[in-house]
Amino acid sequence: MSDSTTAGTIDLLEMWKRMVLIREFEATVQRLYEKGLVHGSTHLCDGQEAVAVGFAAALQASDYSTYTYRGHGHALARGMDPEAAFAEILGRATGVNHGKGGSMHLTDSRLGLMGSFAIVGAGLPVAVGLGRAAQMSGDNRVSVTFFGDGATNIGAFHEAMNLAAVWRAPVVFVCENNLYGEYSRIDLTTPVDDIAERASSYRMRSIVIDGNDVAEVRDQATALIAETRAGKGPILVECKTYRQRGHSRSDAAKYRPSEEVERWLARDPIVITRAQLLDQAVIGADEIDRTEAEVQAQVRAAAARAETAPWPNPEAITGDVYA
Ligand SMILES: Cc1ncc(C[n+]2csc(CCOP(=O)(O)OP(=O)(O)O)c2C)c(N)n1
Ligand SMILES: [Mg+2]
Repeated sequence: MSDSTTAGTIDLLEMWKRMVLIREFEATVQRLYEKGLVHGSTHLCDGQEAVAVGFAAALQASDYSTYTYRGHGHALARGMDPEAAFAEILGRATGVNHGKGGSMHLTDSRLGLMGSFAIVGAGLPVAVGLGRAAQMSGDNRVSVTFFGDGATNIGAFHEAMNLAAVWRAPVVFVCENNLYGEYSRIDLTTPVDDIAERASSYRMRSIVIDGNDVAEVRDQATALIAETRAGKGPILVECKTYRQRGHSRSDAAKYRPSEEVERWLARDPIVITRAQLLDQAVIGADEIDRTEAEVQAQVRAAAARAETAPWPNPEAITGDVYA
């Protein structure tokens, strides 16, 4: 674990607050889903918040990111307004994409949030295109793409890695290895111990990091993004982490051994960060509890406002369509 108070402009306390915000957001989405207010399914990121928040702390505002259906945390970590995100998930006109995208498509190009993709692997070639565009225009942006361990068995992963390597494009490939692709454990589908090994086929740099320690994620991401921005070429970063809930809302995740679940719950990124904050005397126990309750109340208030937001006008259906 790294010393959390040194690198980066976003300090440990701020990162902890963002993770608490994301966790409460997901708990609220679960409640809204149970009330029948979320159409389709939804994929929560509980347990994986440190990857989103640590990388967001290392990115510049103009950098690009693409992510997946498990992408609420990535959008919130880079500053998406929780109320507009809830409204989107509820299909309301005030949603960040006017209610047309839903849970799997939280996008805001003004924040560099270039799309969450429901097709496994689909965000990677787009991220390479964004990185290539940045490279050709010389605007110094970096493109970061987040995807799961399962996505690394998809052709688009290999095509994207190959082209990024050939072009030396400023792309950071971030695999959130949570040990499962839907209901299958990684060893049933993937013949390598570390996903990072796959970079060698493309002579690409790679690294394995602890995806549940937000300070480590931020510090490693800050250094690796700086190198990529400086022209060192793409890199594959494997973040070891764990999905605390089932794949989607219909999955009770009974296929996981209970010792495994317990081991990873003990390594909950929010719990780890809270201990670091208390250890380093950044904040006292009472204040941390008060702050947590405040952030949670703000999230719940945002959801309540979104629940009363208007539905889109039926005429709006042909708007925002590229034709
Ligand atoms: C091309 C494609 N194949 C299959 C699916 C169905 N599917 C949705 S999520 C998923 C598992 C992906 O696992 P992983 O990449 O590890 O991401 P995680 O869900 O663990 O975050 C699958 C197979 C899909 N959406 N797209
Ligand atoms: Mg996975």
